[in-house]
Amino acid sequence: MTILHSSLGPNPRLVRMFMIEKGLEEGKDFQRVHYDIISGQNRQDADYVAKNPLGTTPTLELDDGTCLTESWPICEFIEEHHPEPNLFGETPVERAMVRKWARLFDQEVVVPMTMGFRAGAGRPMFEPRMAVVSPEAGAELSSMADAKWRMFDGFLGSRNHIALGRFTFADLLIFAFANFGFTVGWKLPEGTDNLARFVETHNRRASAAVWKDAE
Ligand SMILES: N[C@@H](CCC(=O)N[C@@H](CS)C(=O)NCC(=O)O)C(=O)O
Repeated sequence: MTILHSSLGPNPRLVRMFMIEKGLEEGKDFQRVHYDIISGQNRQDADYVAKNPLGTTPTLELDDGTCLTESWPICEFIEEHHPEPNLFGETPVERAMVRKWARLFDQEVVVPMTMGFRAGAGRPMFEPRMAVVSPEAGAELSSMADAKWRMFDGFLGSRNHIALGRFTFADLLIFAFANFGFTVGWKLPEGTDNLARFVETHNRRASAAVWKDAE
């Protein structure tokens, strides 16, 4: 059976949300193996590092032993095998739109937000395991990320779907990283009422439950 190697954090939870959106069930369609990333189990377990040399989560291990890493490509792989409901676009233009918004959000928000977190509140956990920028640079990255959250608030406007007129992977990505922020004490920047409404709306999805389990 397919195995999802998972943990706390936005990336495995993004994939878990995606699987729920696809109607895939833990225990029936895949097994989940949990790693304690706080203690660094993901980087110390030699069997896991053999599956994913970066030691990060998630990894999707297929029946033939192939290990897929990086949450976005894992979601695209799942979409190819489980096309319904469609979350990456039905046509080339739709797919380009979904990927455009996901790419923009990944680069403009996810990168500075996560780098800022690792250099700030996350420093004790991350400093021993990867290069982390100075606390000052981290604070700048966090405020750059907040500025980009505001930019996305403007892009969203009165809509609750960023890419198409329906829920897609791009929405899932935005929702996952807002929730990641909430789990580490971050708040939506002032004046992002559209994002607040977006989060509240998607919080009603069954897949949002992954943010409520303590793991
Ligand atoms: N680019 C990767 C990021 C993976 C990642 O950073 N995962 C985090 C959990 S959200 C992790 O493994 N953190 C613990 C560590 O780096 O030791 C993806 O898209 O999956």
